Amino acid sequence: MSQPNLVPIPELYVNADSAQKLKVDAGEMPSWDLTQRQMCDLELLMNGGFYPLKGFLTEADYDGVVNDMRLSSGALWPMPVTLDVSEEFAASIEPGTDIALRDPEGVILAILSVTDRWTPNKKHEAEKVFGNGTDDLAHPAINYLHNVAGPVYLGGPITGIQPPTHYDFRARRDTPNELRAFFRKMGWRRIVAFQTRNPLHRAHQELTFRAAREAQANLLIHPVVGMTKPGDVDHFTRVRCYEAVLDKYPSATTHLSLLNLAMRMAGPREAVWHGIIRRNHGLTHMIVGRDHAGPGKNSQGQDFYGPYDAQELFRKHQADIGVEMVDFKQMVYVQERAQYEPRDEVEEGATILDISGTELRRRLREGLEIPEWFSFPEVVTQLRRTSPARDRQGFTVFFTGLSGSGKSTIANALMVKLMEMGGRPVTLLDGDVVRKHLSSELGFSKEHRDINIMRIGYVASEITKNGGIALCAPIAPYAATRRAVRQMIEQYGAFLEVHVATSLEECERRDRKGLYKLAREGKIKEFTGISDPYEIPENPELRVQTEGVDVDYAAQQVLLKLESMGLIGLG
Ligand code: PPS
Repeated sequence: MSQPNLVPIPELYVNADSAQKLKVDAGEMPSWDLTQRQMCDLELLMNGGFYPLKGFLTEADYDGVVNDMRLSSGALWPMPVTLDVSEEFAASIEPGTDIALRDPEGVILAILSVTDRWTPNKKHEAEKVFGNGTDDLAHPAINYLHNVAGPVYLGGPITGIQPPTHYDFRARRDTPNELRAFFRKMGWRRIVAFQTRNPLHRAHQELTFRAAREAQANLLIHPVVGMTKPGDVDHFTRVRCYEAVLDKYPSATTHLSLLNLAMRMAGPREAVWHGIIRRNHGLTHMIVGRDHAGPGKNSQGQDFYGPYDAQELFRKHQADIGVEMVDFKQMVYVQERAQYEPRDEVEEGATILDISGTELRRRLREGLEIPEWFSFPEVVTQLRRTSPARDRQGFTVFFTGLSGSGKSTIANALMVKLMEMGGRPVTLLDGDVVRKHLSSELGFSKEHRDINIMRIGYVASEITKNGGIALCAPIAPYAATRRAVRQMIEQYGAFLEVHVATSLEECERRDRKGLYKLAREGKIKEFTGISDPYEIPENPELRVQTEGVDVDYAAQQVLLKLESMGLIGLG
């Protein structure tokens, strides 16, 4: 096992001439636009990363994989790799049909010759493959299975036409055969893989270095850049961090290569899967830790898998995997000796220093010190670039309330105050202004209001992502739509919902635009509060009253709230 088989692994691509011809034929076939996960899966299917799979799983293979981690050939395979599609699409595809698989730009990457079409029992899949007997949506893969993946699976062999194009870090991406060729060329015979989805700090550098030394092997840092756990540090930042750590290893012993895998966070099964994928890439050893590819806590606050489950399952199937497991030794910093040591070798009474992931995120968010014993200054610089302190991150303030409640007035006052403070660009997306420039074709039906609010949410999420402040001031009468906007924005920064709670009576009394009168006379239809609903926010971050209060005071309340959330400094 410790001698890699470095002859080329079978790929599913046809040669260039056939590809050209097939592409023309495929133009006539029904086509499926691949999701991000399917793109990742297809790439590894085609380049041999998922060998011995020859396509998306058939129903018999799927059943074997879900129940026993075996393909119908008997080969070990722990993870369903399936083409999930919508019901409508599935209904139009009879087994025996060839379909063109396209990337998001419409480029045809492969042809799938559909042999099987079936509706999976997702609950069963969730329990067997991911949830350790449970169907708990707190598991990202179970959530994906139920809420993102299509309801019907198509299976069959793949004919590869071309790989997906990547514009980022091209020189660092290697197919299994490219890596095998590299190892051959370098004369590397024993190579240990380090799988990761996190930035590397000193403890990881120490442990990988030791693992490689103990296995008398070269080291391949093989991070996943396809899809990892929602909320992880983005791969652009991570790759810059890995590059910074590379020269901390003795030269010419260590290599960095990026793996475009869509992780499922399936713990033990995922560890076995990672091992097979590494074998296909020509590796002989892999570091497997406690809680390898763990999904975090379940909805009861407990771990999905036992701490050693991944190592146990890996060990059990090691011969079939074809890669030797190297134990992941937890490394800790011992203050007295100012060095890292394996935790289980440190004597009692020694002072151990550690910074947890949560603590690290807090320090980054709040711009606090990250000590040199913990990480490399170059890594910290990269992380700080993408996680600026809270008072330099983007955020959105979303005012909601009846027409004439004072949303725009308060938002305008707030905008001026924020601009006076400076530091971040401020954009006001006022209801009326948006309707003039972004949504001029829309009316006030529920459907149109929802489209309008989702557009505002999208623009605000882009502003937030890029470090700006978005102030939104639409009526936004529906709670579900406001929630959807919140979700869209919270991936990138804070979202502050402010309910401008002026009563209908007061808005009507003010009737600043004369619209309430027209609405009462029936001359304006579907008018919020009169002939159309307004769902009062149940848990806004802030509720402001405007009756008998001046605008400046209301804006001040928002500022104080922003300060208490660490989003601005009031100096
Ligand atoms: S929504 O529900 O969030 O899409 O509405 P919004 O984009 O904020 O637009 C509200 C402004 O449009 C004017 N207007 C109406 N409002 C409510 N219902 C009906 N039928 C309607 N027709 C026109 C009104 O001036 C609102 O402005 P504000 O600033 O809220 O008073």
